[in-house]
Amino acid sequence: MTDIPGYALLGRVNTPAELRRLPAEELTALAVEMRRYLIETLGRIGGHFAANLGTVELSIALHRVFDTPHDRLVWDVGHQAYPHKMLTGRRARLETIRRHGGLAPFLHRAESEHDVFGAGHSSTSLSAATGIAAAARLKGEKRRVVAIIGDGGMSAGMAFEALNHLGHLGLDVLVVYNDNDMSISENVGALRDYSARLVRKMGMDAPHSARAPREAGSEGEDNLAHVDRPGALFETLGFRYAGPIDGHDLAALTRQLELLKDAKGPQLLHVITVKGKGFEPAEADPIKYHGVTQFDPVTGDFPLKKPGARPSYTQVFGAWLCDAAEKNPDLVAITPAMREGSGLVEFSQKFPQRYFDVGIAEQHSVTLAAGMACEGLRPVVAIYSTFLQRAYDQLIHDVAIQNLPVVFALDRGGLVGADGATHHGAFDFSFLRCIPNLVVMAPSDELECRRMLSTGLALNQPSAVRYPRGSGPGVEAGHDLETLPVGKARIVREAHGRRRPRVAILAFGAMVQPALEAAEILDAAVVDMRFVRPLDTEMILEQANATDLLVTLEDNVRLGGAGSAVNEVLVAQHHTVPVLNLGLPDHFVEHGTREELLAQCALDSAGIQRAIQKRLRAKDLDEESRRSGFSRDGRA
Ligand SMILES: Cc1ncc(C[n+]2csc(CCOP(=O)(O)OP(=O)(O)O)c2C)c(N)n1
Repeated sequence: MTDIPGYALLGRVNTPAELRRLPAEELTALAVEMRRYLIETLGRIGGHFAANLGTVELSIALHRVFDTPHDRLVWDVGHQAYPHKMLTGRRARLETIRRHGGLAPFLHRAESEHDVFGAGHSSTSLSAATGIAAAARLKGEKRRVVAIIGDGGMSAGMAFEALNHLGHLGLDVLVVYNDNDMSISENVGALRDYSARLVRKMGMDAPHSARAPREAGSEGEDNLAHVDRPGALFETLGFRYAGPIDGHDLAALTRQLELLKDAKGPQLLHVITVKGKGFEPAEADPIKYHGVTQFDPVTGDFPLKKPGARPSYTQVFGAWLCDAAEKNPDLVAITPAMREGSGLVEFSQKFPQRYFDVGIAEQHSVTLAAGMACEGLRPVVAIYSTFLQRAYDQLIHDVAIQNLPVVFALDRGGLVGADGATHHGAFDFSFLRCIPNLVVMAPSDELECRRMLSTGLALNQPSAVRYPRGSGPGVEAGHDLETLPVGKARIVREAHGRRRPRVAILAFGAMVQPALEAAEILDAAVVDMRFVRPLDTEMILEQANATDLLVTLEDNVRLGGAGSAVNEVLVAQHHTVPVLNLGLPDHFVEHGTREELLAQCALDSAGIQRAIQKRLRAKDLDEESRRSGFSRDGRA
C-alpha cells in the first residue's frame, strides 16, 4: 500500500482483493479518482483515452463481483482496458504504457494473470470466451467467464460467428455489450441502428446516440417492431438479454452483475456508456480523443503542431484519393472502420455516395470491393497492413483469382511504434508477394506514393501500395497523377569511388531513405526497388554482376520477404553473388517509438551500416567469388 499525493483511495486499491475490501460507499469516490488519474497520466504521455473513461465503473464492478483471475474477464481489443490494468496491480506503471519496455498497449498474457487473453485486434473476445468456457466444462472446472465487447467490436464477422456458436453450445458465458454508440468514428451498421433504437426507446440516450439511427425509411420503421421486446435479436440467438442499463451507475451495474453471476447459459448484458465520460472535451468529441498525444488535462488542448511539418503518408493518400476521384467517377473508397486513421475524412465529405465504412469487417470490405469491381467500379480499399491479415482468403479467393482491379492502400506497413506487436505491418510483403495477379508496390517518398496509387488504379488487375506510418522524406507531390512502368526499379545512388568490395543495396519502400544515409558512408549503390511483385529481375542481375556484395533491405520480416524474392531470382539464375538480407527479425517486436524499434532491429542507418560492415569483414568477398564454381553472371 503506497500513498499517492492527491489520491486518497487509489494508493489503497491496487488489486482486485483490495477492491473487494473497500466499503461499497467508497466505490464512487474511487471511480472519480481513477478517472482523474487517467486524465492526468494520459495528458502527460498520450495513449488510448476516451474509451477508457467509459469503462471505469464497468471495470470496478466486474472485478468487485467476479472472483478474478479465477473467473475470467476477456476484454475485446484492450484499448479500453486501462482501468482494468489499474485495478490489477499496474496502476503505478500506467505512465509507461505503450513505451519501450513499458506496459503493453493492449492486453498481454505475459504481463498479468488478469490478462486472460491477449488482444489488440478487435472482436476476438466472444470466440476466446467461448473457448475458455468450453475448456472449463471439459475439465470440470467451475469458473465464470465474461467477455466485454464494444458496439464497434460487435460489428465484426468474428463476433457474429461466436454469437452463433455460443448460442448453440449454450455455455455459461456472460457477454457485456459495452454500447457507447461509437467505434473510433461513429459506429455503423444495422445492428448499431437496432441498438440505437432500443436505447432511445428505453429513454437512455447517450450523447453520441443523438445521431439518427439511419435516414428514416420504411426499413427503419420495421426495425422498431423488435424493439418492443428489448434484446429479441439476441434472445433469438439463444442468449438471455438484460438491460440496457447505465454503465456509469455503479450500484445498478453491481446489482445486475450479481444477478447474472451464476446464471446458466449464454447471457448478454447491454450496458450504455459514454465514450470520454467525465472529461468534457472528450465527451464532446470522442473521435478526437480516441487516441491522443499529450494534452492539457484541464482544457483538453493539444500542443500546436509545428508549422511546416511534413504530411504523413496517410495524408498523401487522402489527397491523392480526392484528386483521383475527381477524375474518375467510378472510383469508390472502402474502409473497415478506420476513416480517420486511413486519411478518408475529406473523401467522405466530398464524395459521401462513393464512401463506404463497413464497420470492423475487414473480410467483408475486401469481398465487397470485389463485387463492386465485377460491376465496373474502381474500388480502393484503405486498410492497415495488420488488419488486411484478417481478409487474406478474401484477397486471394475473391479478388486475385478473379483478377479484379481492386487497389489496396496499405497503411502502417512496417513497424508502427507504440501499438506494438499486434499492429506492426511486418508480414505483408511475405503474404502478398506469393499471390498471382497482384502487383505489390512500396513507395520511397510522397511523389512515388501518388504515382504508385495512380499506377494501381490504371491497372486491370489487383494491386497494393504499401506505405509506412508517419511522414516521408518531404518530396513535393502536388496533384500529380502520373503512373509508373510496372516492375521497373530505379537507381537512386551510384557508387562513386573505386572502393572495393563494391556494395549495392536493393531497398524497398521506406528503407530507401536509411539505405541512402548508410550508402553515403559506405559509398554503396542504392536501388529503389519500387515493386515487390513483379520484381525488376533485370536490375537485380545487373547489380549482382557489378557488385561484390548485394544487400537487400526491407521493413518486413526477412522470412519470405522481398529479400527472399531477390534470392529466388539469383538462385534461378545460378548467380553466386554474396547476399546479405536485412529486414525484421524472426520474432515479434514489441512496442516503443518507431525510431527505437528500427534501431533495435538494426534497421536505422547506423544499424544498416554496422550489418554491412560486419558482413564485409566476415569474408573476403572477392576470394569467395573466385573459389566458387560459378562466375558472378551465373556461367560455370
Ligand atoms: C480487426 C481490427 N480492426 C480495426 C481495429 C481498430 N480499432 C481499435 S478500437 C476500434 C473501435 C472499437 O469500437 P468499440 O468496440 O465500440 O470500442 P469503443 O472504443 O467505442 O469503446 C477500432 C476500429 C482493431 N483494433 N482491430
